[in-house]
Amino acid sequence: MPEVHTLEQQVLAKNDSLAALNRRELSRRGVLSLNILSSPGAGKTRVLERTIADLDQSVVCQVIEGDQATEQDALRIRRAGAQAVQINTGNGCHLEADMLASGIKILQPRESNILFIENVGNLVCPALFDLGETRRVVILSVTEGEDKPIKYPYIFHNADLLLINKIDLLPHLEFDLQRCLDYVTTVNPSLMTLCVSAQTGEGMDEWYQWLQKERAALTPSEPCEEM
Ligand SMILES: Nc1nc2c(ncn2[C@@H]2O[C@H](COP(=O)(O)OP(=O)(O)OP(=O)(O)O)[C@@H](O)[C@H]2O)c(=O)[nH]1
Ligand SMILES: [Mg+2]
Repeated sequence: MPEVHTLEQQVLAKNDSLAALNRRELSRRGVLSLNILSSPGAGKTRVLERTIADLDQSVVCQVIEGDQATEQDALRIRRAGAQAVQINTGNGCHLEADMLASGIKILQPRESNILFIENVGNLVCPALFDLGETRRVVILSVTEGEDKPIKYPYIFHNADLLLINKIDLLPHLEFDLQRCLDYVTTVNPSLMTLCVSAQTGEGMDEWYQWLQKERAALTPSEPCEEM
């Protein structure tokens, strides 16, 4: 058992050092990179599709798509009008920092771009692996139940923004929004939370304002060069 523990620590340590290189590279380029985390089907790709369409070329968005299999989400993103790279993790349940490095090599993001990283749908493992992103965004949809923040606290504890998605469905569900917000506060009292519907567009303007604010806060430290 101690040997297994040591191996896990080595894997995480190696990942962390690669993540630090990614973070330095993305910062050098002045790129806002967002690790998008949620359970399967919470609406990660739908949020990105709508964001790309609504920003309408005012910001260059690029997407790294993580799924165990298929290129479906990358195809959706390209149809929405952005460059996308699909990474298939096979039996892996999360993206790791070396996968982000491969995506950066292909996409070559430049100053003021937003690089979205859609992680594999999972509320557990992706929380353990730093990719080197600027910010972590968790999406929780109202169809999942309001107790997820206290049942999977780690991912909420380490997030910078929470989007509560699919609020158009609230009239049809027993989801207790206030109780969910209370649970979020219990786990991470400073977590900024926005209620949105990627389907109807409700609440999405606040998300775009958050993106612009985070983007404005970045400045590249050196001229952009290919990695
Ligand atoms: N009613 C409603 N449906 C939504 C909303 N957002 C996403 N959906 C639907 O939810 C389903 C799953 O959305 P996706 O965007 O594929 O979810 P995902 O998180 O990317 O899923 P994985 O990549 O498989 O983890 C799709 O049928 C979407 O159209 C929303 O705000 N309201
Ligand atoms: Mg998806």
